[in-house]
Amino acid sequence: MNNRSFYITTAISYVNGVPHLGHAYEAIATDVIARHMRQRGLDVFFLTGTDEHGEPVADAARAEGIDPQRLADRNAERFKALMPLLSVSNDFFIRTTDEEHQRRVQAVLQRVHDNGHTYKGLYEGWYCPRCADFKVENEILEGNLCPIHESALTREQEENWFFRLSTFQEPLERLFDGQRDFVMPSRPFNEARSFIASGLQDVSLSRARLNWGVTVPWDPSHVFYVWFDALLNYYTALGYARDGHDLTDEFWPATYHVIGKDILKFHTIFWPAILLAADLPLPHHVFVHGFLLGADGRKMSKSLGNVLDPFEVIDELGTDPLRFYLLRDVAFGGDGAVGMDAVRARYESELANEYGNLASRTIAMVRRYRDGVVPEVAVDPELGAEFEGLRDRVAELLDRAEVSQALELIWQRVRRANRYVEERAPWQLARDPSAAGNLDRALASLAEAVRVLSVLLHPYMPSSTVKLLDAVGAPELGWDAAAFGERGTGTRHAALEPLFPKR
Ligand code: ME8
Repeated sequence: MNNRSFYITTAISYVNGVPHLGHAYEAIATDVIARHMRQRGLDVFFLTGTDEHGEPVADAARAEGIDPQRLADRNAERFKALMPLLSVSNDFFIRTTDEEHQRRVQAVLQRVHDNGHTYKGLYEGWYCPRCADFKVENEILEGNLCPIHESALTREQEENWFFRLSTFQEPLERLFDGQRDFVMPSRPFNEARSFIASGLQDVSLSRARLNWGVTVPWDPSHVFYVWFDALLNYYTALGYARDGHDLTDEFWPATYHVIGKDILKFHTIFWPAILLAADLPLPHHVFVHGFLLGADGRKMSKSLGNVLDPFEVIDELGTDPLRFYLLRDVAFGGDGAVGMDAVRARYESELANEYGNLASRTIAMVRRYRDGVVPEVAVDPELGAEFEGLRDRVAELLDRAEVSQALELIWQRVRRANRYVEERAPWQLARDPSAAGNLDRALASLAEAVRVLSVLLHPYMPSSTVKLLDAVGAPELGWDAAAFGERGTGTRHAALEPLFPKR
C-alpha cells in the first residue's frame, strides 16, 4: 500500500432478504467518502457486495424449496442493481460464492490453522439463527433472547473447529489502547474495548452440520463459520477484482471499513484477531454508523407500516435528494428516524429553496445583466472570507468519516450565499449605471460561490452538481477546484432547468 492508496468497504449484505434502506444508507455514505477521496486525487478502491453462505440463507432457500445458490443468484442481482440506482461508484462487487473468493478464504484460514491458532472441540452455547452467531453469556438478554433480534436463542451443541480468540486478548488491548481511532466514533470504540476487557472466549470457526459454505481444507466434513468467510471478503476481493492484476499490495490494509453498529464485535474483535493469526496487516479504521428507524422512532418494519422505501423516494424525487436527505437528516454515526414527509420537507426547504434557488438566481442574473458571461473581476473579500479554510475543514471531517458534519459546514455557506444575494440585491444595482462595478463584483462572487459549493457537494449529489457545473462552464471536480478564488469568473452560464423542481 502506498500513501496515495485509499481502500474503503461497506459491509456485505445477506442475500436471504432484499435490499432495504439500511443497505442503501451505508452504501451512499461510503460512496460520499470514496468520491471525496477521488476528488483529492487519492487512488481509491471501493468495495461492496453480498454475503451468501451460512444458515440463514440455507434456511430461506429451503423455505422456498430452491437451491441456496439459486436464491443467492437472484438476490445478489438485486443488490448489485441497486448500486447504479443510488449513484454508488463501487469499483467491484464481491459475492462470497465467487470461486476466487472461496479459494482465498481457504488459503488464509489454512495459514491460521498452520500457525497453530485452531483446535477441535465440542461447542455448546446459545445460538441465534438470524445472526448466525453463538452469543456469549454477557450479551444474552433475560429469557435467553438475542440482544439484537430479541428473539429466542436455541441451545446448540456441536463439534467444531475453534479459533483461539482468547490468545489475542492482549494484542487486541494493545491495538485499542495504542490506536484510539481504530474504531470510530468513540461510543462503539468504548463498547468494543469493554467487550475485550470482559475477557475473550474462543469462537467456533467451522460448522459440521451445514454444507452451504466454504469447505475447511484440512477437514472437508466442515464448512467455515459464515462470519469468517464473510469478513475475509475485504481481503480476498483485491486478489481477483481486476483480471490478471492483483491489487493486494496496492490496497491492503483497508483504510476504512464502514459498518452498522449491530456487527461491531465481528469487525473490531474477530476481524483483527483473525488477521493477526494469519500474519496480515490490520485495517486502519472501522467506522460504525447507527440505525435508521421508522418515522415513529421504532425499528422499521413492514408490519408497523413505518418503512421508508428508497425506491419510492427515487421515483418521486430522484437519487440525489435521497442521498442528501439520508446524510442530512440523520447525523452519521447516530440513530435517526426517517420518513417520507421529512424527505419532502427537506427537498422543498433546502434543495429547492436554498441550493437550487441560489443556483438558478445566480445563473439567471448573470444571463440577464451580463449576457451570460461572469464578469472578470476580483471576488468580494467579504464573501471570500466565509469560504476561507472551508475546503480544509471539509477534508478533515471526511478524514474521520464525519459525513453529516461536513455537509452541515457546506450548507452553512449555501445559506450565507443566499443572504449575500439579498444583501447586495443585484436587481437594484442593475438599475443604477454608476453601480456597474458593484454589480460585476456581486455576480462574480456569487458565481464563484455556486461553483465551489457544487464541487464540495459533488460527493453527496453527483448528478445534480455535474449538471450545474456544466451549465456554469466550470466542470472541474478536482480538489483544486474546491478553493474559492477566481476560477468561476469569465465563464459562460447557460440556461438550466431547475435542478430540484417544486412538486
Ligand atoms: O450484517 N439502518 O448483513 P446485513 C442502518 N452480512 N444500517 C442498517 C440497517 C438500518 N436499519 N439495517 C441493516 C450483515 N443495516 C452481514 C455483514 S460484513 C463482513 C457481513 C446495515 O444485510 C448493517 O448494520 O444484515 C450492516 O452494516 C449492513 O446494513 C448489512 O446488513
